[in-house]
Amino acid sequence: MGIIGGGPAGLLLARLLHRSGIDSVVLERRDRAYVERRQRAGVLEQGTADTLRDCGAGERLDRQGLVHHGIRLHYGRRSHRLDLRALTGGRSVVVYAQTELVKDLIALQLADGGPLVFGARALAVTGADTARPVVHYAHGGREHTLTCDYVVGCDGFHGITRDAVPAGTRRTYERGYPYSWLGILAGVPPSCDELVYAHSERGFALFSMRSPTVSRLYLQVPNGTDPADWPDERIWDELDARAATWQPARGPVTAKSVLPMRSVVTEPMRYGRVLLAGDAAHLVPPTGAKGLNLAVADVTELARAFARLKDSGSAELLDGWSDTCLRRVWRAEHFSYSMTTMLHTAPGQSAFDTRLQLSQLDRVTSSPHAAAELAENYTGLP
Ligand code: FAS
Ligand code: PHB
Repeated sequence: MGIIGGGPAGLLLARLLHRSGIDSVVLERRDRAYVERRQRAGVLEQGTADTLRDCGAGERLDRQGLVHHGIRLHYGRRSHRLDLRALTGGRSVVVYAQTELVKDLIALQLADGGPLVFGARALAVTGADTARPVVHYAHGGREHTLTCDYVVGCDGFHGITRDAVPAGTRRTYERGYPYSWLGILAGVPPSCDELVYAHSERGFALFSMRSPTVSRLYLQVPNGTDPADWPDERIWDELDARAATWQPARGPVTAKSVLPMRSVVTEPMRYGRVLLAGDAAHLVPPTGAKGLNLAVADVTELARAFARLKDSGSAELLDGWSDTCLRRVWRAEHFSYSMTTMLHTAPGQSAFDTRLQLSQLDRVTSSPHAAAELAENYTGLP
């Protein structure tokens, strides 16, 4: 099995395949330090956490992860708690940074997994419609080839594997958003013990965390924002203004970057013996905390399909894999779109649209049915 990309999708797939006795090679273009420090997701659905535990990657997660039974919605100068556990019959989420999850999976892969080659940049995949697809890659100043039974593109939105699906076969669905997120790491304890999603006419703010001493914060900013235009003071003043009913504790900002928002789905997620998993196949705006969790779900399902093929010769799960994933992907696309448009104030937004948002927020915070729908999507549908 050739796996392109050593992010969460590629690393977890390699781990799950290894547990089923299936060999793989992971090709990662960056070096280990780069991959391990890349700031990304922070919230794991219960199913994601269970998958990591089941494959032996749960030790630090259980020691350092923060289990959250609820989230807060702030709007109209009021704060509302959604009791995720009560609304879903017992499901919660775990706050555990993607950087930590990647470190855990790399350590496991290097300890007893197959080859994980850093600095190996895949250039192209040929023979997707043959029984022996080939990955062409550059490593150590030379070009190499890797002939595989299957190739799985876990190389993210900017990867190359999608190109192995002929343009005439590939269908891409996408939507842009008129705003981005300024992501901030701050060396200060979170001011709330649960995540706070704040709607305000100045724009959205998210108060998350990485540990009891590190806050992870996000501010809605215009597309094309330069992080250098946001000195610490301005960041804290804007977070105060959007939090409205409370004042987050201030501290040194240790990292800031701008994340554009997109919804993208590539169909199908398979062509011949080349498959696409995670961000290589789909993107969601991070408001619903789905990106990483979708990647985990894709590869968990794929590992099951390959194990079934190996053990019984049946290709039934593998042949249905793309459709199975896409049903989950589109549900997450809708949830992420819904959370994003409910909470963000678009540039030039009409007063009518703002009242629609407030009506939706009132509904979600007053109707147990509407609240349960949000909670079920947020904690991950079975
Ligand atoms: P990834 O992009 O994580 O990994 C792909 C890997 O492939 C990378 O290591 C890359 O170096 C490698 N690669 C690319 N091209 C290659 C090539 N040609 N050859 C070899 N290797 C190659 N999701 C959330 O839920 N919450 C968030 O707050 C959040 N924040 C995000 C912030 C940013 C800046 C970005 C870009 C994404 C964010 N996401 C967030 C989504 C993110 O967490 C993804 O869903 C998650 O990383 C998906 O994992 P992978 O599919 O493994 O893709
Ligand atoms: C994060 O902590 O990075 C995070 C949490 C919840 C989200 C998005 C990002 O919806």
